[in-house]
Amino acid sequence: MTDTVTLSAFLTQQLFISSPSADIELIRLLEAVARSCVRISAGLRQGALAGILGSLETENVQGETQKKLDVIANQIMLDELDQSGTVAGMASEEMEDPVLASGRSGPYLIFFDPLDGSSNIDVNVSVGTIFSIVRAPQAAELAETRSWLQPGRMQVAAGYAIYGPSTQLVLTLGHGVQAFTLDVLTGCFVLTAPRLQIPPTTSEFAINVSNQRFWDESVHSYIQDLLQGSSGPRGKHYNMRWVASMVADVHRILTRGGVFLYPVDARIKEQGGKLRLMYEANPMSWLVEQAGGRASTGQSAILDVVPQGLHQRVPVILGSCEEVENLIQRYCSDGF
Ligand code: P6P
Repeated sequence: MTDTVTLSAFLTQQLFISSPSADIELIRLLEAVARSCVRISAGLRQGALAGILGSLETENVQGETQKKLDVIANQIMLDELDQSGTVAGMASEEMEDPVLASGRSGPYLIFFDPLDGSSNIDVNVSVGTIFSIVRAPQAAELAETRSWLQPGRMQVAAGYAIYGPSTQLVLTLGHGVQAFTLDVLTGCFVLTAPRLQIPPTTSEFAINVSNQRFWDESVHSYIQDLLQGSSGPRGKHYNMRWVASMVADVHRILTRGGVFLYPVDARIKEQGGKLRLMYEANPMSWLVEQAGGRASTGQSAILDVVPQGLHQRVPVILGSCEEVENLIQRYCSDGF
């Protein structure tokens, strides 16, 4: 490729040209995230050959059986991020409590899901790493986890790596969404999409239909209308995709449009939803909004949710505006 722009070159441009808020510490932090993703990608590619597939006897804080690679990926993230000297603390889906920097404490907090969709690893389907970065509170407040809990609108950077046929890093600093592809020959991420945009309309939806009997009426009527296709109220055929890896489903939507739904339903009403706010819904929602889409709980924009807990779960409806708005209208008319 001519005129290749590496991640580091892009971030430096952002520092000096279009994003004064992207200071050198943030650039170093994002470079540490990128190094982590390169190492995780290498581990995934070795897979069975490295004896790192399969599950452990342990469960994470979510009560989910941990894969060997969940733990390996989590440790890679902790090591790289801590060594960068740019974070005051780190919080992970795989850890009950956050951890503070062991050495130099930097100006940022990072929340991450080190290996999202890990149930797909053993069947060789795309998985990913999701991260969300906010400014750290004052040092005196760091010991109180509640000081970490900022609404998604406070993010200064967010993104994911998707470990698919190619490894890509997709991120936003608040000036659109950029995608970088890992050049395995150099070990560098190279800019391959300078501005991902979600079309306002789509004919593709993503939901786990096996939960249909638990859905509330708004979701049920919305999906029924889609399934009626050209002869139904939406007047067109809809296709369905469900990878059961949020990173893969969201990446498809950022690339060609679509709508993704993980609503709260009778089965998970107590937990408030399935997907976690701080390190899944918030980063993905900011990316979607920055790409011209919409992200809602059904009642409010996800980025406006005031977090109540580090592992809080929320309903997630995101993607092409027309579809998200169609479902929100149903929630409104159903009196939610
Ligand atoms: P289900 C993966 O475990 C995850 O957190 C997301 O990546 C994914 O979208 C969702 O859960 C899949 O959930 O209930 O379809 O297995």
